[in-house]
Amino acid sequence: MANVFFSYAISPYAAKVRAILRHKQVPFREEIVHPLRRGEIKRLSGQLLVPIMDFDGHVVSDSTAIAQAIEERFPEPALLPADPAQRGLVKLLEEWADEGLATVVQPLRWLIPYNYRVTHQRMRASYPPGRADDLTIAAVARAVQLKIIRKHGFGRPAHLLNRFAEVMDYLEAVLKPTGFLVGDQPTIADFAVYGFLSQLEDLDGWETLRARRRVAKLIKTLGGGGAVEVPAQAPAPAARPETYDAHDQALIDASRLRRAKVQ
Ligand SMILES: N[C@@H](CCC(=O)N[C@@H](CS)C(=O)NCC(=O)O)C(=O)O
Repeated sequence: MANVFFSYAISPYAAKVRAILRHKQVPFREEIVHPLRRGEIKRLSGQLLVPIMDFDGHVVSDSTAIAQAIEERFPEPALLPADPAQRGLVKLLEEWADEGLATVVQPLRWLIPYNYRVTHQRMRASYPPGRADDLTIAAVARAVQLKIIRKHGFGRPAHLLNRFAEVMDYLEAVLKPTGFLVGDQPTIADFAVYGFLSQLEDLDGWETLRARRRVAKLIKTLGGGGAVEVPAQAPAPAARPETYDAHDQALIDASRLRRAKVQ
């Protein structure tokens, strides 16, 4: 079988591509790349970023180009609408998710101490055990954190959570009653949003997401009905940004309580 998907376990862009491959039932093999051993990525694609996809010798890098290439090779079910205006909107929203949503979600994952610890653990768990990798993956996680600080500045947790809650409100308002961003079927834009938001599972901010009913449903639907429970009666989103602190602190507490029960 010849479709090989090179990923990181915790990459939002890889999560976007992985979900598209599964949704279209494309046969593929996944290789989790070690961040310090990217020789094959460089050799295959001429650059160092993940994800890349090798379609039987034809290599594509960048999740947007990969999504387009999957669409061309595996057209059903279609993830781009036929209508040019709708298709344009999907492309714009995909771009917003990949670049704009990233500026909100990446600091949330890497700068809130609890989220950092869990994200680091998830990265570590995607490689075999061993003392050497305990150290290298810890160093890589710190390097990612520094990169995020250099790129986005250092945000306080409350500020990051407030900003996230605000963006989740916009997204909730934009999602159609069908549950998707454009039209009545999932599109590449929905998968790009999924790629980022799915990385927040059980982190601080997750309850904020789950409180937005359509957002929660989107993540559940595109993740194949995974772990997300959609509350029957989602709490109403906070009306004014000033109320986000108390609102989100309550949600964080609820989420911690839930985790404590699970452990
Ligand atoms: N625009 C690219 C972004 C890919 C990207 O930034 N990948 C990150 C992982 S999430 C990466 O490989 N980072 C390694 C590095 O920066 O050296 C896409 O959509 O695939």
